[in-house]
Amino acid sequence: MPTEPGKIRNVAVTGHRGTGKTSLVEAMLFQAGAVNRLGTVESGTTTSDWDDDEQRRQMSLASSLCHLEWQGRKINLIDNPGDPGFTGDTVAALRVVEGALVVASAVMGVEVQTGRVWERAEGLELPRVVFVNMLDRERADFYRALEGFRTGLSERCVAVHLPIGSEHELTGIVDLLHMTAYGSPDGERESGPMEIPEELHDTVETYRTQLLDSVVETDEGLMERYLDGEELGTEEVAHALKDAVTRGELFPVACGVATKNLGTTALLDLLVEGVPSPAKRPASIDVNGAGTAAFIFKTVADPFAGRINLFRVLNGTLSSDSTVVNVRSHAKERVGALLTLQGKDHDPAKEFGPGDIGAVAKLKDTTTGDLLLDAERELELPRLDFPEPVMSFAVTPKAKGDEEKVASSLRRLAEEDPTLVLRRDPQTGDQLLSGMSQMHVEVAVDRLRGRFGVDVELHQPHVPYLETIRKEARARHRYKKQTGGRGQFGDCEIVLEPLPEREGYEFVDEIVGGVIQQGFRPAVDKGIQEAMQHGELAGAPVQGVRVRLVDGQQHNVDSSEMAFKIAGSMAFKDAYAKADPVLLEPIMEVEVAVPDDAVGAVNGDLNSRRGRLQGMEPRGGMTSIKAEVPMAEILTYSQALTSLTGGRGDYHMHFLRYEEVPSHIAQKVIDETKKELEEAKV
Ligand SMILES: Nc1nc2c(ncn2[C@@H]2O[C@H](COP(=O)(O)OP(=O)(O)O)[C@@H](O)[C@H]2O)c(=O)[nH]1
Ligand SMILES: [Mg+2]
Repeated sequence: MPTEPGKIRNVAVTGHRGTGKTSLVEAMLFQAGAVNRLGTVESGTTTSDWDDDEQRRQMSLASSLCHLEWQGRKINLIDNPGDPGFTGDTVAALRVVEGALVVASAVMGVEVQTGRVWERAEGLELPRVVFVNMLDRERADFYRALEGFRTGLSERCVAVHLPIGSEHELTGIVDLLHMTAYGSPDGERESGPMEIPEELHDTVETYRTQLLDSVVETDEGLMERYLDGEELGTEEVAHALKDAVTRGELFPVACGVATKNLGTTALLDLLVEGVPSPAKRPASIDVNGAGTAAFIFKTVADPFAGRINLFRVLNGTLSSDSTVVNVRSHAKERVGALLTLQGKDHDPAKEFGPGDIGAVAKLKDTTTGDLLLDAERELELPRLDFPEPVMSFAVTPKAKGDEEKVASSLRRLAEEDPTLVLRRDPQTGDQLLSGMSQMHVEVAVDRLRGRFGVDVELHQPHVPYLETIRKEARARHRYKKQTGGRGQFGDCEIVLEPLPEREGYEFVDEIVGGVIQQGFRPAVDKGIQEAMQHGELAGAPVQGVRVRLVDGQQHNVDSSEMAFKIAGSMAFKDAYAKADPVLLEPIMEVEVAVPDDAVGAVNGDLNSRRGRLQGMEPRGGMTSIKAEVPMAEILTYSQALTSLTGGRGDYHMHFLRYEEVPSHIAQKVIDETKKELEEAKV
C-alpha cells in the first residue's frame, strides 16, 4: 500500500442519514478488492457499521475508518453518521481530510444535514465531491438533484457523471471526464469501461460541454486553447479539474447506486483524480513545524482491544514502540501497537507517515481532540468548534445508590464524545445529560448499560425558573423571644426596589445614628439572601432586587446575629409579597431547518408553543426558521419536529434571556411546584 503523502487521499463520507454513505463505502471497498463480499446494511454486514448498536438500529452512530488501494493510491475513507445527533464525529472528521464526499439521495436531493455538512466544509474551505445515490429508486431524478445542489448549495456544482436510464430501468453511468460508460451486473464487480449508448449522445454532449466550460474557466492557459477550438486531453482536463476542486472553485457531481455497486469505478477514479492529496493541501491543523505530530479525531471503545484512538499524522512519522507527549495533559504516552483499520478489523502497522490516517490502541490518557507530539512543546490545541447540545434530559439511576457510578460512567462517555455534556443544574439539582438529539442521548444510555452495567431513567428536566419583583415595597419585622434567661431581639425595616436589568442583588446599608450596630447589619443581609434562595411564588431563586436597610432597633442584652438574620429574612418575605413578584422563565432562540413544504406546519406548531417568529430564510436548499420560544414549551421538541417533517427537519437552540411568565401560565407552574413540594414532604 503506497504511503507517500502524494499518493494518499483522505476522504470523509458525509451527508444526510439514510442516503447510502455506509453502503457506498462498502461498494468502494468491494470494487477495489479491499473486502471480498458486498455487505449490506440490512443484514448488518457492512464494514463500517460494525458496532452492535449500529447493526440493531441499521444506522451509523460513530465514524468508522476504512481504506483501499486504487490506481496506486491509498484512499482512507471515514464513514460518518448522518443523524444530527452524531454531528460531532463529522465535525472532527472534516478536520483531518482533504476532501468531503457529500452523499445525497436522487429522490430527496439536498436535505437538512446535507446543507449543514456543506456549511461546515465551506467554513474549512474543504474540497467537496458530491455523489447522487439511489438512482434506482422510484422517483429518483439525477437532474433534479443536480439542480437542487446548484441552486441550494453552490452554482459551482458540475456534473461529471450521468445516469443511463433511470429508476428500475437504470443500466449504468457515463463518465463525462473520460467519455466512457460503466454497467453493473447488480452487486457484482462493476463492468466497463464500455461505449456510451447511442441514444444518450446528445445529453452527454450537452453536459460534457458544461463540464469543459466550467473547467477551462478556472485555467487561463486551457481557456485560450479551448477557445481556439483545440481538443483538450483527458489528463490535462483532469489536472485542471483537481486544481479547481482544491481551490474550491468547482464541486464535481457524480452518481450511482451504492447497493448495486454501480458508479463506484468512476467515483474512485474521481477521488484519485479530483481530490487533492495531503501533499497538495496544508493540513487544516497547524502544528507550527513540529517534529512528529498526530491529531486524535476519534476515540472508540472497542469491545476487544479496549480504547482505540484514530489519528491523522500532521507532520513527521508516527512509529510503533515510540513515546509521545499529549499536549493537553502533558502525559507521556507509550505508543505500543499501531493499527490499520478496516471497520472493526485491525492489522498491526509499523508506522504512519505524514498525511496518513491510522489508529493506536491502549493510550492511557488520550481522547478526541488531543494532539500528540514527539517531544514536549508549547502548542495551542486545535479548536474543533463542536456544535452546542440542543436538548437535555434529567438522568436518575434505576437502582438507589448508583448515583456515583452513573456520574463516573457518564463522564467517561462524555470524554469520548465532546458533544455529550454532563452537568448538574445548581438551581434545580437535576443531573443533566445534554446531547445533539434524542437518539444521541438514548444511545448514550444504551452504552451505559452495555459497557458499564448501569441502568438509568431519562426524565424531562425541570425548567430553571427565577423570580423577581415589579415594584417597590417596604416592611418591618421585629423578632423577639423572651424565654427565661437571655432572650432574642432583632428589628429591621427594609425597602425592596426592582433592579433595572432584573438581575443580581444589592444590599445598601442606610442605617443612621447606629440604631443597629455595625456588627449586626451583615446578618440582616445574610438572612435576606437566604430567603431569596427560594422565592415565595414557586420556590425559585429571586433576583433583580436592591434591598435598602433603612431602620431598626436593637436590645443591648438580647440582640444577636442570629436574631437579626431571622428578622431580615422575615422582613424580606413580608416586603416581597407586597412588591408584586413575578415568575421569570428562560427563553430560547430556536433555529429550525425544514423542507419548504413543512414550513407552514412547523410555524403553526411553534406558535402553539408560545413561540415568536423572528425570521425565515432559505438556507442550503431548505428553509431556516428562527423563533424565540420559552424553554418550558420546547423541552420535547425533537419528537414533535420528527413527526411534523417526517424526520426531515432538525434544530438548534440556545439560551437567550429570561422573561416574565404570562400570568395564566404562571399560576399553573406555581400550583405544580406547590404540589411537588408537598409530595416531597410526604
Ligand atoms: N435502492 C437503493 N437503496 C440504497 C442505496 N444505497 C443505500 N440504500 C439503502 O438505504 C438504506 C440506508 O443506507 P446506508 O448505507 O445505511 O445509509 P447512510 O445512513 O447514509 O450510511 C439502507 O437500507 C440501504 O440498503 C441505493 O443506491 N439504492
Ligand atoms: Mg451510515
